[in-house]
Formats: sequence, C-alpha cells, structure tokens
Amino acid sequence: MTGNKPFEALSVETLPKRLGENEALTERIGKDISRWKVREVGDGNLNLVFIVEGDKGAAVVKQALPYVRLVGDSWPLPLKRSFFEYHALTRQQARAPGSVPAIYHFDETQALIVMEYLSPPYIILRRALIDGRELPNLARDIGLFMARTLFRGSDLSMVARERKADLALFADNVELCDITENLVFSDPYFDARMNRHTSPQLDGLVAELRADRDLKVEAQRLKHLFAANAETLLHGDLHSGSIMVTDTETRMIDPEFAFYGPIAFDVGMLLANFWMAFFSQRGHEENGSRDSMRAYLLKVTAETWAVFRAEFSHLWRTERTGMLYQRSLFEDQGDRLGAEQALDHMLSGIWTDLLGFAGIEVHRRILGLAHNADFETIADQDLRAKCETKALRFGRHIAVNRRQIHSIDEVNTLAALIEQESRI
Ligand code: SR1
Ligand code: MG
Repeated sequence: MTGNKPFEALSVETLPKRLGENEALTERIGKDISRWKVREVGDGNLNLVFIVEGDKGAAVVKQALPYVRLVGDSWPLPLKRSFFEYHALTRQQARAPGSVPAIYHFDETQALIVMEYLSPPYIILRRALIDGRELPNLARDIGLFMARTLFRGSDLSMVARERKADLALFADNVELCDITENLVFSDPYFDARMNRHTSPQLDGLVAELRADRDLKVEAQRLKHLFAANAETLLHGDLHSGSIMVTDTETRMIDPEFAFYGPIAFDVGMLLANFWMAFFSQRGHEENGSRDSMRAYLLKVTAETWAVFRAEFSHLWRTERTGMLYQRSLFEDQGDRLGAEQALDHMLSGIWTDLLGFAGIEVHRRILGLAHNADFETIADQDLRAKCETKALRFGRHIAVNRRQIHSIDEVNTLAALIEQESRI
C-alpha cells in the first residue's frame, strides 16, 4: 500500500492484497498472503482493529475510520487521529520504555498503524476486572507509566522550544478533544441527544444531578482546567479499556486522544475506572462473593497513587531539567527544602484535581453516551442501577468536595461506606 492512494477502509477480504507488500508486516508475519488469517476484532468506539496471522507470526493493523464507529457516518471524525496516536505512542515508548506495544509501521494517508500483537493471555484490563482477577503488578506498572510520561512530557523535563513545538503539533487534535469536552464535561449534566442511562431506575437521580448547581459548576471548572492547562502530553483516554494485561504484565494502548492537558486528567480518569470497577463488583457475584476483589481494587487505587507520587518525586529530584522550578533557584543554592516544598505543592494540586476529574468521569460513564462494560454487563437492571447509584453518589462527593479531601485512604473509606449502604 503506498501513501499516495486515497484513503480506503480495509476489510478482512482486502487486507492481505493491500498490505501484502508491506515489509514491516511481511517481515514479522511472513510473505505468503495465501496463508494469512485476518480477523477484525475492534470493539472500541472508533476504529477498525485487525489481527493478522501468517506463517512467521502475527501483528495488529489498526485503522481509523472517517467517522465514529459507535454512532456511524452521521458523526464524521478526522482520520488524523491516527497520526496523533502514532506520535503519542512513540513518545510514550521513549518516556516509559516497554509500556506500549511496539510500532512497526505508520501510513498517514491510510490512517493505519501496524503494531505488536499482544497475544493471549493478554486481555483488556476492564475484562479482567469484571472477571474478578487480581493482578499483582498492575498498580506499579500504571503508576510508573503515568509518572514517567506525564513528568517527561512537561516543562519540568523537556527543552522549552521542543515542548512548545510538540504542543503545537498536538493542538490540532481538536476533534478528539471536542469529544471529551462535550461527552465528559457537559453532556451528562443536561438532556443531551446521545445520553442514556438505566431507566426508569435512575430517572430520579438523573433529574437531581442535572439540578445540582454545585456539581455543574465543578464540572465546568474542571472543563476549563482541561482546556486551558496545557501542562503535559496526556494519554487522553486512560481508562481500563485502554490497558492490556496478563497476570504479570501491563501495556497501555489507544492514545488517539493525546494532547497537552493537565497531569491530573490521566490519573483521575484511570482511578475513576478502578472505583467504578469496585462499585460494579456487586453485579458480578453469580459465582461467589467479590469481597476480596473489592479490597483488591481499593488497594490498587492506593498503590497506583503511591507509586505515581514516589516516581514523580524521584524524577523531580533527579531529572528536573526543564525551565520550571529550575535547580539554579533551589538545589544549586543549597535549598533542597525549597525544591521539596514546590514538589509538595505540585502533588497536592494534582491530587485535588484528579479527584475532580475522577468524579466527572464516573458521571459520564453512567449518564452519557459511552458506558462501561463493568456496569453494562450486569443483566439485572435493578442491581445494575444500585451499583451505578452508589458510583454516582461517590463521584459527586469527590468532585464537589475535592478541596476538603486529603488522602486516598479517606476516599477509599468513603467508597467502602457507600458500597455497604443498604438503603441504596
Ligand atoms: C464517541 S467516542 C466515546 C468515547 O470512546 C473513547 O474511548 C473515549 O473515551 C470517548 O469519550
Ligand atoms: Mg480508545
């Protein structure tokens, strides 16, 4: 496939012929296209994803479509998201080596990326959490990934000129930011066309939330922060569907929403997905109690935050080469305490904001367009609504009261209390 032909969506039938000469692919899977087996496995909201297996091995071919797959061609979406995904992956690989799939090839015109196939036992993290699997390295791997990519993509680390050039590059990811700006921060709080929720069970609560002035104001303050605080290169969509795991390994995928935004956004979205997994466990107890899984999930949130803090602090002390909080103002003058004080300020700001982003993420996954399988796979609608109600009560509390909450233990104690609440 050359870069000159106009874009055309691949299919299981056309892929071997169209990519049969692609050396990056044939090198890995073999040249004999008559032996290739192609499956389309995309279950996300936006793209085509093919697994291509040949004599020598397998690879993934991911291709963007000119529209939102979940909705159809009535919602056009530019192919250039593939360009941003490719560039985000290369930066994540450089900043947190081994944390993303290896990239073999990128074709901008065809909006496709050929990458490493994370074969079974790799599965999507969300699926593993629904199945009740406790993964020992999860918190460490994700905490390190977030600290390394978010620190190293910021003015704490990068050469200012290079960061500004990169910021300009990713500033063009307008349409994907627009999805987040609307679906995450605004739509859940009014009767937006594509919203849906478990009805009639949640109707009353939805009306209550839409009339909740404090929550709406907080959601808009967070939207403002998201749009105006171009602090670092974010993954931009770091939920449990964007992470693949085995029992011991973790890889982040799908950074097509990457752009320069607040550090707390990735961390908050990720933790929200753990808290939602926690509140959904009650709906997955067909084969026995999920008490242990609930305890595990709360432990994962605490450990992820602890690992993030520790690694971010380590990088602050050892790699602070950017134009912010220069060493010449602190360590070079023998003022290590000053540097530590600034670090504390920064971490406490991230903490307060991540709680806000987490609370808002919970709302959009229950009331907006794009829901989570954690709740959606609970067949009993009444039970699902109970799980969702608890998550919403929790999300509202941490978003609105975020400035008064000072530790993750406090948050997890609240989660456990709401979970045990029998009135809901
Ligand atoms: C129309 S896209 C809906 C959602 O899917 C993606 O994974 C993002 O989370 C986005 O908000
Ligand atoms: Mg995605």
